[in-house]
Amino acid sequence: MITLYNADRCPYVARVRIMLAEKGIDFEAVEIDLSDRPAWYYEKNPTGRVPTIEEDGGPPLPESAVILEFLEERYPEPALLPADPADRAFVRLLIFRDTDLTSPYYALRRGEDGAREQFDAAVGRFDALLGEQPYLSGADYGLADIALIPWFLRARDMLGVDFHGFPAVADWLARLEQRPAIAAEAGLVAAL
Ligand SMILES: N[C@@H](CCC(=O)N[C@@H](CS)C(=O)NCC(=O)O)C(=O)O
Repeated sequence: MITLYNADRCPYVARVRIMLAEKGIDFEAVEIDLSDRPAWYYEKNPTGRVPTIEEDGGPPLPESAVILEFLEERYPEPALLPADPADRAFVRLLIFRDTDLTSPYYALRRGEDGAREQFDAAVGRFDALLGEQPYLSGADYGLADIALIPWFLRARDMLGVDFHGFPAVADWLARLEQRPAIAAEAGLVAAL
């Protein structure tokens, strides 16, 4: 059994929620109040951040990108990384460089000067990529889509961003929301 230390509003935890749903993995969620974190949580994750997971009460594993890779290896079906090493490397690169999206997103959320232009430029780069391939992970849906969609959903539903000026991104979002795991996350964001 997997235990997930969770906060609904956190996009990094959203990655893990989506991954668990896609793999059909049962888990127990333990809610962490980020505005009043219990002292014991720092023993699970010294940074105090969510997500952290535990498998069968084993050692805690923090860091959403590492958790995604762990779950992919522990539960290989359905495969969510491409078969070819070069394609896998490209997926990992997109996740490694997630700040290309998240930094402009947080700047926009903080209302910084020029943030909208920076955010649009970042989304434009994803739009160009999605004009060339159907998913961020390549030919098939997978880890890069899961890792990055939480910020697209929050930008749309919490910051009021309209992606219609980015047709490939809008189409990708619509296709992803057909998936129950993503639809569930979109529902959760709508309720925040
Ligand atoms: N690099 C971490 C980032 C996780 C993160 O920043 N989580 C936020 C919530 S969305 C958090 O716990 N913030 C509390 C804090 O920074 O003290 C990951 O990918 O898991």
